[in-house]
Amino acid sequence: MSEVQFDCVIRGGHIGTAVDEFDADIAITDGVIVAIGRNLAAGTTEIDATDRLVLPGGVDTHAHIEQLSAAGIVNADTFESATTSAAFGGTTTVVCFAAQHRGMNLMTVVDDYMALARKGAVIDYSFHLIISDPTDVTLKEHVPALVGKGHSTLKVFMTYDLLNVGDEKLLDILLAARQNKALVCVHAENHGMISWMGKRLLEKGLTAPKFHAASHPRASEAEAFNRLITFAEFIDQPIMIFHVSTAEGVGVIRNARGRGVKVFGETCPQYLLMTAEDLDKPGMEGAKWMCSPPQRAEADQEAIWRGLALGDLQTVSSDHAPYAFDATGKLLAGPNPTFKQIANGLPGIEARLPLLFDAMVSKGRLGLAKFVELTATAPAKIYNLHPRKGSIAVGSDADLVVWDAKRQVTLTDATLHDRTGYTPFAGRTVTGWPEIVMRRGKVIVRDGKVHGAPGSGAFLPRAGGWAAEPIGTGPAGGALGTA
Ligand code: DUC
Ligand code: ZN
Ligand code: ZN
Repeated sequence: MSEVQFDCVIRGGHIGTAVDEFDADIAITDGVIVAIGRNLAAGTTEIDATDRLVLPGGVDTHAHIEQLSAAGIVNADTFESATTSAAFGGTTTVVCFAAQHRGMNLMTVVDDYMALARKGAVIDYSFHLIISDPTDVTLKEHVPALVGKGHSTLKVFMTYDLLNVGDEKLLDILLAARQNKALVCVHAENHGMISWMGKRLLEKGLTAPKFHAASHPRASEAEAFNRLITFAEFIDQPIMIFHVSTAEGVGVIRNARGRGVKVFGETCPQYLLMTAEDLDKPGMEGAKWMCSPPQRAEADQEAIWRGLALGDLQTVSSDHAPYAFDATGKLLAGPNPTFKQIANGLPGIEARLPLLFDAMVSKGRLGLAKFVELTATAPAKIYNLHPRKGSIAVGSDADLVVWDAKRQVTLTDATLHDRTGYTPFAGRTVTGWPEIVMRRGKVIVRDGKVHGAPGSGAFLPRAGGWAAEPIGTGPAGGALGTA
């Protein structure tokens, strides 16, 4: 072997990026990729990737971690458990939430979540700021200060009793984002339709988890998307619409993008791989599948895949929102809650990549390059983490995953490492599994064991970047000047 020149060389693998695939070695020094080529000189450590794929670490830009819900419960994971679970699944970067509830000081909220992440995170992280109390102080003082510190996405809810901000405040938030060059991410469903439907279903005694699906009418998604896009266009502020679940929703986004509105779209594995029928289980069991928006129909799955293929939607995130199936989570209101009393959310931070690898690479839907694009490169670009994250390139962080493309794993509740206690993906057999996971040049998962210390994940400060840049028409059609 030649003289040692690098900290580590991953040798003999088949590299996949969002555009190319090729056979090459990867050399790493000081946590960064320093060379990609054939027959590279030796590293102090060597990883044999013969017969293996080497892909960028996953970038999951929608995960609720150690987060306080509107109902006052903290979800089942800590930063340590959620990011360990992410690492086992091949994800090396997460963008999670700092959640302001009404009456809370946004600066304090961010400090608190930063402290939790600093203590526990095993992978690198950044935050979206949930704004549910958009006071003058929040928008005029705290948002500028926090964007200046690298927190450059604001997240807004158009539904949930205690979180939704209403139309006028939504416009305020869009304008504040524009003034501070931040992107706005939105949970977009029509609140009135959901609460109206919920009341009528309960009045009829239709309380089981499966009625959660009917209580979120599909039209509530398209309506909220249309209203939100109208607002975004009016303010000239780019937006990201989270967790698109319906064919109509994809159509609304396609239409808006077609006429030049700067709107991005995200979906999640649960909308690609599940339907509302998954909620129809005996007793309370269906609660494990409850998330918002709910899973829909097979025709929606097909429309969402097409939206991903055509570029109408750009990212597939997990929306990891883990609630245990007990009195700390899904059954907080007792053993027989109505669907209205059950926390919404599923765990998915670890299963996301294996499920999508299986669907896209092993089963061939859209292929390897699109898998890397949707799960790593595009989210890194939209949230301004690229080229440090989401790529295999000289100068990028050595966040790399060695995949065994042939290994078959049947997911069970015990397979995964989060603290939910179950996975709604149990029973699915996937082909393709992340074998070795490296974050900034350090192996953090190998041989089924975690090697990353809690707190070794780094905060990733982000400016808004190109995705957050307005088109330039000016807010309110120019009527407010440059505002
Ligand atoms: N829905 C949300 O709005 N947030 C967390 C998870 C979920 O299902
Ligand atoms: Zn949401
Ligand atoms: Zn969410």
